[in-house]
Amino acid sequence: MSVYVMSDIHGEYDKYAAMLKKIGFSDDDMLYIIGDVVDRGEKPVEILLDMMQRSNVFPIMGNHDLFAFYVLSRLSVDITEENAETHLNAEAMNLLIDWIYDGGETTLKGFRKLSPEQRAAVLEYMSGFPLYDIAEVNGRIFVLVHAGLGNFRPDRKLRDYTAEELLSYRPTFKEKYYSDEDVYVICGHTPTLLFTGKAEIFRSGRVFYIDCAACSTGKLACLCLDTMKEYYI
Ligand SMILES: [Mn+2]
Repeated sequence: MSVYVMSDIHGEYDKYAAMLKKIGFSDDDMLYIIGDVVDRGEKPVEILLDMMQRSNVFPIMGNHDLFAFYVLSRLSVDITEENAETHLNAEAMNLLIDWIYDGGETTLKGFRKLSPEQRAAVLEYMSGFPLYDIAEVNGRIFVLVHAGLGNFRPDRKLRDYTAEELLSYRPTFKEKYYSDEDVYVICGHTPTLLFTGKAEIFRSGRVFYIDCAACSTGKLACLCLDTMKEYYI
């Protein structure tokens, strides 16, 4: 039994499927996906549908997932005379345009192909994505969060961070976070390529940055928390 982490799959279903094969992912293993499953790549909804079938895959919210969930929920309401003004107004249209410019088109396309029951199931699934999670492996504590810990203070409780601080924070890659030697932080969101020039997991002390730009010029990375071994597709 092993525990794995991936992030920022961004619609790259084929890379996701190839990675599950590469690590020999089985029903005894666990996989945390720390955000940004959707948008940009061609098959984001296929990834969500696959994740939903697996009770040993644990999603964590990314900024793209949250935005997609928000816009899709709003679009999925049946428009009636009573709610037309609140649901089909300029604000809703601007949100939709912002999302499309940010890569939402592939998610919208996949979502439209679903039956009404599947759409409801996908939205229900996404509504349950937590803003962070914690995994304990071999006596080590791993804080799993999409972007990092914005406005970090050692005494601040995880539940007191805002979605913005956890999902959209831009790290300097010099963050140290917790001084406890058993506490590690794993995050995605900011491609390591921007900092190191390489599509590889970047480690600074006990902080790991695992977004290796799967949907552009980089690779999909996967980190095994038991062995700290890195896998790439
Ligand atoms: Mn992100």
